[in-house]
This record gives sequence, structure tokens and C-alpha cells, in this order.
Amino acid sequence: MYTQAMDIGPREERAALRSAEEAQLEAGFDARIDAGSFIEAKDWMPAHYRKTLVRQISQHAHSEIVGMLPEGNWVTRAPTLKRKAILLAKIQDEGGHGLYLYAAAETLGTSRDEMLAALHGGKAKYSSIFNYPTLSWADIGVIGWLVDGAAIMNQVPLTRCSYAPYARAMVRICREESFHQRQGYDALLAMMREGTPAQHEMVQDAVNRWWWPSLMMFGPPDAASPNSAQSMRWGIKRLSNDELRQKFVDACVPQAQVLGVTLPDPLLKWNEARGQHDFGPIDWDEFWRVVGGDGPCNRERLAARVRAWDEGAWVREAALAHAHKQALKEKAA
Ligand code: FAQ
Repeated sequence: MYTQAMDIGPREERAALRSAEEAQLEAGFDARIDAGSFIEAKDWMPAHYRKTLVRQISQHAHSEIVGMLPEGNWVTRAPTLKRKAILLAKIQDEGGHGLYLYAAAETLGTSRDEMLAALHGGKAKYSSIFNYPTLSWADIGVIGWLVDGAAIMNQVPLTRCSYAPYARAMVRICREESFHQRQGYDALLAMMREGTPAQHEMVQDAVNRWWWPSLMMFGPPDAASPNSAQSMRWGIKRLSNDELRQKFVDACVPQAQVLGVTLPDPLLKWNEARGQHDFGPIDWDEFWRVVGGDGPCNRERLAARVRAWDEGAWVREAALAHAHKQALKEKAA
């Protein structure tokens, strides 16, 4: 009977005003994304954009620190002093990547404690790849070549991610990852060129075990990736899971030829018409099992992280006590 406006109470009116204001802010945000601008921590952003970034960046940070574990297993068994020093430096780098990434995620208003509690409680995801065991020294070379290689392929586009603190962290991380990839490839080349037949076999066995899990690192196929469309619309992801996986396969084929190893896929072949390689089907059941917590090493990895956190409690307490004392001294001065 009466006009709509007369039916609206003060609360509804405020909500309507807020949503009109938000719609305007969102339109401005979308226009900045469309223009290719970067978003800084203090800029307005939609709640879902913030949530998506915290999800992806924290998962990425967790992957870096859980990723230290399979390699850490080989520090005491590296074949030479040089290889041991390189491996130690690489593992330290991964810890550093975790720190840059936790810091980038914190700029979005989620504390590091909250993120770590989610990891330790088994709620947060981290890359499926780190739930596979490292059975021989060749696995360390293959992690560098294939796992770091896949990580770089996925992460170079993230240096242009629309969220500037993440993009900046990724610039430094990618530089270090390319050293990691080279050192792995170099270790494998040494084994393939100067090694014994048993060492050649060890490399081939490692490639056989890590090839398919490396392809899974890029995430589910585009058609089954619930987050991709929105993340690409927002310029968080610049290339899709399948596009990156394809680029990775195409890059690895000639590298495998130089090494003298066979990639374990009978369907892998050059497709002249596409100008890319065709490759065989990925076992997505295995992928989801591992992501869901039931991979070969999920329990071991989580237990190791929780143990490291508990055993490091005294360091955190000492650092806090020191900071408190310093603050009191400064106040008194
Ligand atoms: N593992 O809708 P999408 C490294 C989850 S760092 C576990 O496609 P999105 C360095 C995904 O989270 C390696 N979970 O998701 C190193 C989502 O679950 P949610 C890590 C996976 O985010 C080397 C669900 O499946 N790199 O290696 C995986 O759009 C050597 C649906 O998937 C990064 O994190 C997986 N592989 O795309 C360290 C890079 N894939 O959250 C030590 C940044 C997907 O909805 C030694 N992240 N899921 O419950 C990204 O680029 C993206 O997050 C993707 C996934 C591409 C990983």
C-alpha cells in the first residue's frame, strides 16, 4: 500500500546504506583489479578476497615448512660435504619462505598462531607432495628437479598476484627456488653421468615414484577446481591448474632426455597439432586420499611439526621474556 521506503526501519535503512556503500567499494575494487593494479594490506577488499588469500598463502606457508621434513631426513646421509652444505642451505631457505609467507598472510589480519593452530590441529591443508617418503639420496635430487621445478612453474605467475605483499614475497622465493631446482638437477646429472649402474637405477626409481605426485601438485583439473574461477577473476591465480601442469610436462620432457631418464608415462608423447605433449591420466583418487590425510606420510609429517612446535616452546617464551624486559628498560629510560 505504502511506498517501500516507509516499510524500512532504522536498522534496515543502515544495512541498506552499508550494502550500497559496499557495492560502491566493491565496484572500485573490481575496477582496480581489471586495470591490473596491486592491492595493498590497508586497501579495502571484499571479505571473500581476504579469506581466499589467507587460505592460499597459509597453505603455501605450511607447505614450505612441512616441505623441510622429507629433505631433513637426508642431511646426515648426504654423500659429500658439499652436497650436505647445499642441502642444509636449501632447507633453511624453505624455512625462510615459510616466514615470508606467514608474514604476508598476517597482513590480512590472521595471526601466525591461528594459522599454526590450524596446521597442528589437522584442519589446514599443505601440499600433497610432502606426504611421500624420501627413500634414497636420488629422491633429494628429484625433489629439487621435479618438486622445486613444479613449485617454480606455479609460483612465477604469483609474483604478479594482485595482492602486493604476497607478490613481493614470491619474487624473492622464486629466485631461491630456481637455485633449488638447479642443485637437484645437478645432483642427478652427477649420478647419471659419473655414477654406477646401481646409481642410474636409483635415479630412475626416484623419478618413477615422484613423477605423478609432482603433477598432482598443481591441484585438481580445472573442471574440478572450486576456487580457480574466482581466484583468476581476482588476479590471485594468473594461470589455471591445467595450464601450469601442461607447461611443466613440456619443460620436463627435454630435461629428462638430457638426464637420460624415462618419465613413467607410456602415453606421454608430442602432439604436433597442439604443440604440446599429451600425457596419461592422473590418479585423482590417490590425490584426494593424500589431501584428505591418508597419504603414506601424513601422520608422520604432522606429528613431526607438532613435536617441533612443542619442543620450541622455551625459545618462544625466552624471546617474549626478552622483549618484555627490553620494553620495560626503554620505558624506564
Ligand atoms: N595439495 O580449487 P583448487 C613448494 C586443495 S611449495 C594439497 O584448485 P586453489 C616449495 C586446495 O587447497 C608447494 N591440497 O585450489 C618447496 C583446495 O582446498 P580448499 C605449495 C591441494 O587454491 C619445494 C582444493 O584442493 N605451493 O613446493 C593441492 O585455487 C621443495 C581445491 O583445489 C603453493 O601452495 C595440493 N597439491 O589451487 C618446499 C603455491 N592442490 O582450500 C620444500 C600457492 C589443491 O578449498 C621442498 N598455491 N589442493 O579446502 C596455489 O597456487 C594454489 O593454492 C594451488 C591450488 C594451485 C595449490
